[in-house]
Amino acid sequence: MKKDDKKKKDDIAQELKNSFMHNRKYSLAKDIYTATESDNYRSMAMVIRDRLIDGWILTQQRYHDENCKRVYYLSLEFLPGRLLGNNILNLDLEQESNRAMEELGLSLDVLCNQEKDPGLGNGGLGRLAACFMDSMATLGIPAMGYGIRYDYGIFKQKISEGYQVEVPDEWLKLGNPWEFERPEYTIKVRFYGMTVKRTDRDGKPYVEWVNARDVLAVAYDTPIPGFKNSIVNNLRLWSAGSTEEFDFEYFNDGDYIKACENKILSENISRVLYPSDSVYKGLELRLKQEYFFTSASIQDIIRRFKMHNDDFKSFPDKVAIQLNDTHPAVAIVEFMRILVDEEGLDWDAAWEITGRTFAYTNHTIMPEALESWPVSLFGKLLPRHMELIYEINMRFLKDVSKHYPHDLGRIGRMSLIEESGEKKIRMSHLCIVGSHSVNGVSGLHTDLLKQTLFKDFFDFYPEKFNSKTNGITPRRWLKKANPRLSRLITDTIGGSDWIRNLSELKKLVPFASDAAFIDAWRKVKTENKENLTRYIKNQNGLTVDPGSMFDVQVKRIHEYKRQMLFAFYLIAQYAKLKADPKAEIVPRTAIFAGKAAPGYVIAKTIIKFINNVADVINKDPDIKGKLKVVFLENYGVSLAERIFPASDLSEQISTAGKEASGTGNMKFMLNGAVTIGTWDGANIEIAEEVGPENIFIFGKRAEEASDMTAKGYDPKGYINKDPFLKEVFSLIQEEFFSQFEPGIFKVLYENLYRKDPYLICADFSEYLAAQEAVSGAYADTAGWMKKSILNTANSGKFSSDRTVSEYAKEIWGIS
Ligand code: NBG
Repeated sequence: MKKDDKKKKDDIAQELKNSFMHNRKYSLAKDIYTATESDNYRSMAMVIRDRLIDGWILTQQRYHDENCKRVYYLSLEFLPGRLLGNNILNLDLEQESNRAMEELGLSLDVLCNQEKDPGLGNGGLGRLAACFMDSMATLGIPAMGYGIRYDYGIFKQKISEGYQVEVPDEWLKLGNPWEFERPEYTIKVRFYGMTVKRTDRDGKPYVEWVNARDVLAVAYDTPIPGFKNSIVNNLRLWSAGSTEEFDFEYFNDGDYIKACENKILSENISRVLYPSDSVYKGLELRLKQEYFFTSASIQDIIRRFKMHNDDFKSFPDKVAIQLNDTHPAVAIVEFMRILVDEEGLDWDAAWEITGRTFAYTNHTIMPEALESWPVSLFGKLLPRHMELIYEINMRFLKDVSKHYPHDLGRIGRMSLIEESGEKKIRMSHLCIVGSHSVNGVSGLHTDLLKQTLFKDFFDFYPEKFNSKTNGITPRRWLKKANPRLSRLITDTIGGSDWIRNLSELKKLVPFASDAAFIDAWRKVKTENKENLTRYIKNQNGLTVDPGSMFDVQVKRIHEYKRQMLFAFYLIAQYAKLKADPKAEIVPRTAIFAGKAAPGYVIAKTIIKFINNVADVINKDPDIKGKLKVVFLENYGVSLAERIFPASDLSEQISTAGKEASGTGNMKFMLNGAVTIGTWDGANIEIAEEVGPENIFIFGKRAEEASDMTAKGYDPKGYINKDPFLKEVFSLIQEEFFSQFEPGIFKVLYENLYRKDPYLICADFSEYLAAQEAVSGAYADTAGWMKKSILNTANSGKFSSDRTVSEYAKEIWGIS
């Protein structure tokens, strides 16, 4: 290091120390004796926050002055992970912060771990939004995220006697040092009431929405810094409040409880995140949440637009709105309502502006995830919006019938309203009709959208459809989560440009055959595995061998993700060892983690099943530690950061055609884990990048899988054909894993034995063979390390910087 640089770093470390002492004393009124770890975390968070503010203000001022086109990312979920470490990283203050804390006798790591991980999302969809926020700031895209500031995020998962227990996540209890309340940007959102037709002075008819109930949306802003570029974007989350503290009429009547009711009901809107992933439930409060944050955001966006622009014609040149799934779909209607009812634009002009402004991302083709709100519920809550949807639909269907006269089947299928049974609004159709872009999140997923779910729409508007393969931010998922590997990479390829340009990792390819480098790579992996080994010991009291293969499946628990397939493989291995305790197998530690939706009985039973299987295997002396099974509780961003760097094998075994993309698969690859997976979602693109010799692909392809299901598939044929599979079913039926609670796995057994809706039995034999191939490959350490290195080296495509640049260029019109 040059002398000047060193002096600069010394000075900064000193400044951080001073600022820390100042904040601890004057913001928290604590000293060295009274400060808790959490106080120290908060003090350091304030130190770093202070360092974000200049960049934040300057960035926002510049966007304002330049009146540039902005992107608004509307998402009901954000899973940003802990911010202290990430912000230190993006400000390039890692060394100085570590130094400063050391000199105060503190550990930065310990402080960082004090932070509550904001769980404002369920899984991949929410985490994707957070990766995009990081990439947009890093690429200098004028962007803002909009969502809900839930008081309670996704529940905390405890495992008790093998069962999932849900505990409320009080993430705001000790305050949130990263957010700024902005009461000056409070916005009124209306619900209920009715519409009346009126005519204005010129005799022009218009519609008024009257007798509505008001709820307030209060803005909370969180700065989102780019990586080493002084750009700080904004994440604005809305919290619900009542327009009046108390209803004085009731208050005067002496009914105190009733008087508070309105306040309580209003505030309930942002109370809690719905803890289900890829499943739709038509609950009124959920629709309220969707409209609440959407309406507040659209009003805010229009307010900002009007500060500099007076003609709505230029709106699409200044604003791009990306809808993260259909959850914010009603934004399209809210925007039309404001343009037509409040701004007085005529319909065609308003509709043209709307179409050019909005873009929609679909994240699943699973039918149970597709939102369709009952007309009765929707019309009661949002009477004006219901009318507008009918109008949009009428005009749209007129267009369709011009192209396909007399094709009533097609018109019925494309309608925004589903007419069979209870009338419902198809939110995805609304999104497609009201947007200029519809994208899937991987190549296969987009193809399936075009060929199946949205085929009629693809025929009608082929130009709207495009694919944007998901990505992940290398800042959090390699630089921060895996500091050892990051150092090795930087030292080896001679620079850290990869952090901003992930394709640079390609420079590792020549080193994949270099014995010294392979050895260094193996050392890093081993150290990371030793870390996780300690964590497992602490959490589960279980000793695992860091020399064994860490075989990992971490993600939401869902039938289509097939945690049961992995569990079946483990049982088969166990049976093999029981039959021949001397059998030589490659020792494995199987690691599971993931939450199940509280109301999803099968998923919760799967967790119990895995835990019981783990218990039997781990305690069996015949196994002699050759196989261990671990379920780590409370999977989330922070736990994920510990797991990916320590993984050898990445389980990506969804039924082909069901996983839209997956992003965990990318995090494993980036950290040098090798994938065993189906030909599904982004696995396909991972295979293309890394080459067939560095990935283990098995199982039915999407088309075959859907054909089998369509033709009426019976798992029994497969069960009888495969002796291992047969054995697995026998063991479950004999209550081998449920001796103390007989009957508890009957739902799983029956479902898989009779229906097996996700084709576990059909794919089992091939999966077993693929696992054998994995074992063979792992036994050759140098060969495996080579695969591991080549996985990291070829993961450049999966940077969310690449994904976001594609959105910017091809959808948002921002260079
Ligand atoms: C999820 C998909 C994943 C995908 C993420 C992010 C929903 C509705 N979809 O496969 O299941 O990686 O979205 O695109 O949560």
